[in-house]
Amino acid sequence: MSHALIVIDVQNDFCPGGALAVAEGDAIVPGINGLMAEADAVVLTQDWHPAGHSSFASRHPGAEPFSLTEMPYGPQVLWPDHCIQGSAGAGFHPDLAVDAGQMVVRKGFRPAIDSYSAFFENDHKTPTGLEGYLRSREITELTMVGLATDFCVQYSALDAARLGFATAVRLDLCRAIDLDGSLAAARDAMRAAGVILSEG
Ligand code: VGL
Ligand code: ZN
Repeated sequence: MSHALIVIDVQNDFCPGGALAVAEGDAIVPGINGLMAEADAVVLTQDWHPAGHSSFASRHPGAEPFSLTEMPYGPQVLWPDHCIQGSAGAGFHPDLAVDAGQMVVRKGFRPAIDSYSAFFENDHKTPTGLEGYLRSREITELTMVGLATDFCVQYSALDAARLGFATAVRLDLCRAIDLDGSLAAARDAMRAAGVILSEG
């Protein structure tokens, strides 16, 4: 039984000063680094959008950032431009121990579809390849940490549980965007899906 630490989107744009800053997003970095040595595998995910990505409000005339739109694959929050491929904002937080990462999964690179989850894009069908990587390494247990609790962490944890991985989320090593109660809803949904939530 092997265990992977999945570090979700600990990138400059999600930290204070970034384009889609999550409050205290940088505060979790030391704790995440401290967990890496305990894991059999360390996977980092990186939100990685082309300029003009369809999830950016700037691509939707008249739409405000953080408003909701309908995409062919379902409802989609429109975001400020963020994590543009190759930009400083898309880089990992400078204090994150990226050298301990064994695999980096990039997501959100298709212009017409967003990808919150580390496993599937927002159509819930298009795979990122992470499932195959974990299965071929015989990893059955996952601990998730990172940004943001109510979007990419939640979507990743729900997919992981649905795929049959024993999944835990360290809420103390995550931070949330929290749009209209989305943090409380995310906690409830993860718990209902059998994800183990802990504070340390
Ligand atoms: C995320 C919004 C847009 C996240 C990524 O990492 O939670 N949220 N892109
Ligand atoms: Zn994004």
